[in-house]
Amino acid sequence: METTLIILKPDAVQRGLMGRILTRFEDKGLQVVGCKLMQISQELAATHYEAHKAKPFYPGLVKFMTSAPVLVLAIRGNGAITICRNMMGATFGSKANPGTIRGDFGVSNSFNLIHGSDSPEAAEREFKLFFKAGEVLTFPRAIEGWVYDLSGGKPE
Ligand code: 3AN
Repeated sequence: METTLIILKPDAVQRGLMGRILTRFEDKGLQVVGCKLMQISQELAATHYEAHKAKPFYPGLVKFMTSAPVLVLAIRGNGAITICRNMMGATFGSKANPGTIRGDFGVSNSFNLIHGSDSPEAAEREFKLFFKAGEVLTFPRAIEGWVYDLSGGKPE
């Protein structure tokens, strides 16, 4: 099982899209194992986006991400990182395919509603930044055996 870090960005929170986006992940069969409404500090944004520090869009990105609260989620499932990235769609709404979160809910070339870890290494790093020990839970789901075929001893 893989756990990915998702951030519903300030535009998603302000536009009242949290529930509809979260529902997509739940409908897919993924498990929400962590959830936190928070305002990202300058320091946290700088650390999270340090790979983009030299990019022209970096100042605007940090300003946007710190401008209003975000909803940070931990989402678990088999292959959750790739599944969530595919559900998010291309970086900006203007380019993202219909059927994806960015494709269905956004048109902007700056505001793009959602962040998702792009690799297991990124997820591990991002969890340390956004969640404290004990804030991401492990708990059984009553429906697990209908979401996955567990007859072989592992979820398929
Ligand atoms: P993604 O979130 O699709 O993985 P990346 O990794 O290319 O996108 O970029 C990280 C973040 O930087 C994006 N989520 C987006 O918010 C921002 N970003 C990327 N390119 C631009 C751009 N040209 N203008 C404004 N923001 C950008």
